[in-house]
Amino acid sequence: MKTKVAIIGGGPSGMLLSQLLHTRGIDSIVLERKTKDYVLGRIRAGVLEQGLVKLMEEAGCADRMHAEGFTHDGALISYGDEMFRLDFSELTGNFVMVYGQTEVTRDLYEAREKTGGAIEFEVNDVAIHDANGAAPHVTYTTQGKKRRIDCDFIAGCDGFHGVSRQAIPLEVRREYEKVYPFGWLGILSETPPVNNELIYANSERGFALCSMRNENLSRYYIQCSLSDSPDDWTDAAFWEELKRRIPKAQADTLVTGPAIEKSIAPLRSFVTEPMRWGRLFLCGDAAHIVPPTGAKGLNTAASDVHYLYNALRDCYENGSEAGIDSYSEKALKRVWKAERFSWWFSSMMHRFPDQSEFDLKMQIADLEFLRSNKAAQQAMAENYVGLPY
Ligand code: RFL
Ligand code: PHB
Repeated sequence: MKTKVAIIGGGPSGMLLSQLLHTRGIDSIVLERKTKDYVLGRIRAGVLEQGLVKLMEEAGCADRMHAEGFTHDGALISYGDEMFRLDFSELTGNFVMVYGQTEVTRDLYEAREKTGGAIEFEVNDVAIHDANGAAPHVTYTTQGKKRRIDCDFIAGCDGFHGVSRQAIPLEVRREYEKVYPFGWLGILSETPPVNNELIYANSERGFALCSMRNENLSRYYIQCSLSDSPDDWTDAAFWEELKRRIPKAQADTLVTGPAIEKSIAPLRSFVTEPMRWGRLFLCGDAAHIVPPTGAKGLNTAASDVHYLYNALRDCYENGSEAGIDSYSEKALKRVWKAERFSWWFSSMMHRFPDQSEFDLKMQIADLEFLRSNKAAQQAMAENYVGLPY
């Protein structure tokens, strides 16, 4: 087979890139290791920046998001029984969209299927060849048969555990990593959200987050030990612990119910450099991971897609390789800012096993400064709603 862009990974990065390229008549083939049902069963991000909303519009996939998503122009931060609000619209003139990653991915699959997009599911043994040479190609197996795709470019959109990053030789690649000594236990429940805006809670028992998908679908997280498994937590134990970590007024009105999904995610900061090697480009979680506290993972994946899509467009439409040559540098500049914000917000909100009394005082001072200082609030809000592309 032959295509212009071989895309490895059918998560949100790969599907968004494929659909955007399609709008400019640039063909691609998406290779996905799992089934479509599996990809659409993963519960992940819930907060979208304007940049991603605009890309979904450009991809022609934004109708359901505008009809069913919720714009949020603020969020709450609590510590103990104290709570304050960050007013995004007043501080930045901007807002975020609450619409699940699962729905974003579903909308992208629907659009690709409607327009005859080539997606291969359940592929195995994906391997990248000659990415730094004149004849890049990808091989894989499907239903026991070996296949080959010859292409102009390869987009590695295969997430943190994919193969694309490993195709960049070790002498070229540099990795930066920080692993956090705790995880997030998340549940989805068919209950009304405890509040109409998100609540990020720092408590002496650890972090908690009250989020949502719609009026009757809530998403809650609590910081947990890395040795915990979801089965260790009954629904009742989860609700009890959540109530102890959020302010009393909210705990008293929290509506509980059975968890329809329960999972634990480890927290990690990770960046690989460069994000381009010859004709291979890394996008999204394949190149970088942030702890979810700042809601930046999917949004940073989207900014990579923006830079790559425009670079490829410029190449095919104007014969210019300038965008391709500057892709890694441009993407990484924004990635590192998202890393800094996610690390800072995570550090301020969680309990760390080795935290000293001094460290705890610093956390509270940081929170009180944020609560009382407009410039600090503005910096936080600008990062949260999304830095410009
Ligand atoms: P994905 O979503 O991991 O998709 C990669 C796809 O590649 C496939 N794959 C392969 N395919 C072929 N061959 C191979 N060898 C392959 N290896 C892997 C996989 O099956 C998969 O389908 O990466 P992508 O597209 O870059 O998207 C990144 C986002 O998924 C991620 O950054 C966010 O979910 C992170 N995140 C959040 N981001 C936000 O912007 N806002 C949020 O509110 C937010 N909340 C979260 C989150 C992530 C979480 N978890 C579970 C890590 C909350 C949580 C709990
Ligand atoms: C979510 O709703 O899943 C969510 C929201 C905000 C975050 C992380 C996750 O920071």
